[in-house]
Amino acid sequence: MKKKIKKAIITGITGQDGSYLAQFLLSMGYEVHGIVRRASFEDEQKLNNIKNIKDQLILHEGSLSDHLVTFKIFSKVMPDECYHLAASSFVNYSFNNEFETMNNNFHSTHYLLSTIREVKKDCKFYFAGSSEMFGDPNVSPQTEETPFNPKSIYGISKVASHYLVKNYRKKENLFACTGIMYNHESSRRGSQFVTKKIISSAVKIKLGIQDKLYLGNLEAKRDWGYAPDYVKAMWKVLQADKADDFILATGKLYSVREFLDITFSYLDLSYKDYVEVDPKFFRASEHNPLCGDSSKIKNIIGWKNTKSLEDIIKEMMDNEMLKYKTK
Ligand code: G4F
Repeated sequence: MKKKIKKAIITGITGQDGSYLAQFLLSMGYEVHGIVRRASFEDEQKLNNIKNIKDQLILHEGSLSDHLVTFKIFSKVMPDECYHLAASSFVNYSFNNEFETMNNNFHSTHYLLSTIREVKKDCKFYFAGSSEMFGDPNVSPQTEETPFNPKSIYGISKVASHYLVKNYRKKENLFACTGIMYNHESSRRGSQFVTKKIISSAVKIKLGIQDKLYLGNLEAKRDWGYAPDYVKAMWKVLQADKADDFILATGKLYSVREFLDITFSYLDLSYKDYVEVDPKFFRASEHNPLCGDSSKIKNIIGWKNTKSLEDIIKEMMDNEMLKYKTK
């Protein structure tokens, strides 16, 4: 008998995680669908992360702020799995754009869950949660049992969405899960995030194209993992026997200063000669560093990180250098 091809829908397919996930699911033999906003559809630059696999994907144009859009796409595709990765994801932006962040992040999750309930109840659902849900926790590292204490609208939007996921799992019996993801990086990271900003500036400084790099709080610490590892975890979470929520983290903290040191040393430079602090990049609120304990996913699902921060930086750096070599 012919094996049924699994169908997956990814929101945020053009982003770092969405594009790696699409690649991974294609390699697993899935039929991969993506929901893409009109603005991105018409802009080649925004489709850059998926340019090499675009011919193998089925892209649907539409906004996640329109319930009818999700309803129509799901009715047509009848997916087996849905990965909801689209979000307003820049934490700093959320301080000045409260309503847009909340509306985008919360309503899209609600529309998708209610669509699944109405159209395809056995479609499994992965929600991209965030360490920002813990905000300012009183324990370190955090586990799935640590109380949420979000300190940004972004974090609040993720906590609220997570409770929707839990509610649909319990009350509606959906296979719906949240992955509480700590920072995860790669060469596809958006340029506004600190790791990519540092890497691309360091390379420009090395090549003599840029003189200085202006940053905010150099003492801020993050638990930085490798994006392709986190994408595999998303898939594994939906293949588990039981729907549940899991922390995805490395359990190791590094400061922005340490990140700078590793990056510039790799180029035989000292960051101290080039980096200046600009108060405009400081956060409205910054709290205890967030560090995750991913024992639960390791024990139940058998997932683990594959790369150290040094290796992630090296890969990001090599990719950035390549851009200039091929010009
Ligand atoms: O790279 P960031 O902007 O990432 P942030 O805020 O931790 O958020 C990322 O990770 C979250 C957890 O996984 C996600 F939920 C979220 O969607 C996103 O993916 O900032 C990292 C740290 C912060 O402490 C910030 O204060 O870097 C510090 N920083 C210092 N100077 C800077 C800068 N951040 C940015 N973006 N730009 C700076 O110049």
